[in-house]
Amino acid sequence: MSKQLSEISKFLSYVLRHEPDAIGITLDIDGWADISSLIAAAVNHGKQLDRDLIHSVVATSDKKRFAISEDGLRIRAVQGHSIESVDINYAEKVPPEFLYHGTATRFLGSIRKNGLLPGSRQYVHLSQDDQTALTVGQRHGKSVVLKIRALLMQQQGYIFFQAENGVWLVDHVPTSFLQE
Ligand code: HQG
Repeated sequence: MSKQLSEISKFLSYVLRHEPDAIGITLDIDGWADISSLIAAAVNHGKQLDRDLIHSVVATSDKKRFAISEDGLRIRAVQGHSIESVDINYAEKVPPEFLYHGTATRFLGSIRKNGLLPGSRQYVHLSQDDQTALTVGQRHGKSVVLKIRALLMQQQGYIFFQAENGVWLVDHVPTSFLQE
């Protein structure tokens, strides 16, 4: 992905997950934004954006972060939201025996005490494989991967969801299900 597309991807992540208000757009309860309004608002805030750029970002996003509606009129982030007004109806799914969470070593003390918490996001994000998790952790510092007994959690009543791009979501992971 080129530098320009990567910057647009970050911009889209910001407005579609966290701060649509920053450019004066609204997201519906399913997280969708009208693409024409998004482009107009972005341009209004000095951000170069058009349909081709949006489609290029969506097509080349390594993690498939965004989806475009079937009618082609709307776009949303498929996971990672902090904004409370969005409540995506994720597919509830039985997880594999283990899922992985990449974090930074500096958070381990707190995680060992409190389990995994969603922080500012709506859910704790878990990866299907440890390599992806390692990369997620690197965003925060020296990366460490925690192995989660996901199936056991689910069998004990915890609800797991999977976003369109494969990322797993859960409200909280208590310490008893963590394995390093
Ligand atoms: C940590 C990216 C202290 C947690 C990724 C993480 C993901 C705790 C940080 C998605 C804690 C939150 C989300 C506790 C958890 N005490 N720290 N009890 N519990 N933490 O960015 O999971 O590239 O909000 O380990 O790929 O890193 O943006 O969450 O380090 O799918 O598309 O608190 O974002 O996707 O950080 O990442 P984040 P995350 P994108």
